Amino acid sequence: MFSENLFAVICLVTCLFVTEASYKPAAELKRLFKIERNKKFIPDNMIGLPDYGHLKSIEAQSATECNIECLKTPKCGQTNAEKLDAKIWNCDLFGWGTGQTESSLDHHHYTMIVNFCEDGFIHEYDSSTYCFNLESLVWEEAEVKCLEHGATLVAIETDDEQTALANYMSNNTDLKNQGFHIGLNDRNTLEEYVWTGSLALATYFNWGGVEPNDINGPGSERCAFMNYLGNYTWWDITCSDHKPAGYICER
Ligand SMILES: [Ca+2]
Ligand SMILES: [Ca+2]
Repeated sequence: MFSENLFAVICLVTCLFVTEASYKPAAELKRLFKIERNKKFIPDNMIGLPDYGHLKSIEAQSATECNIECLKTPKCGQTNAEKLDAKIWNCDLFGWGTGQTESSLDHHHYTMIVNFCEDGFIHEYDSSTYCFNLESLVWEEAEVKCLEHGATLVAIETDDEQTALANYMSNNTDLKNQGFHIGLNDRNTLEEYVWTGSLALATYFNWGGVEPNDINGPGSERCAFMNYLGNYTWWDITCSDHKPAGYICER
């Protein structure tokens, strides 16, 4: 993760580069896109959310033209521009995935800048930033909201991470008596729990009491939330359940 200073230095060098070719970048573009130079975006973790992976490939005359195309394309939040020759760039448009990046000498990966956690409670732990949103959505709507901010629903992978989140919630009067959607689900294969955005099976769990219990029969509850009633343990619920007061994004 870049520090702001490092990003400023990189931007000094690379934002100039964006101005090459015949396209004058609109002031808008500099405000909206940050560049991660020499990074290639690979949307390999968009399980069940096809609109948030690769959208289309076009030819462009510059990386800037590629970003303009992204602005015109619904759901586009990221681009990957590769210079093929003096005039032609290959331009790939992506949604708001949190896919992996890969080093490469001739790729320019851009991400639209969005304000993270404008209406929520922000908390940092280890190398992650969490946003607690008090908006009552169903699980999938919450996941889309996180993706739109370059995040996913939270993946709680260790006891330390669970404790850090529970401590933060219990000390916040607005959060301590609420339940929140988390990224754990077995939507693809029954009883094979994964964190959204990951193919790997989850290995750490903090289920409460009899949970997960699929209370209305096998497969009836395939999404998880963190419930203050069980001391911030996890409960399975139907994915269309509005019961949790909000959701937690992590990036
Ligand atoms: Ca995590
Ligand atoms: Ca349950």
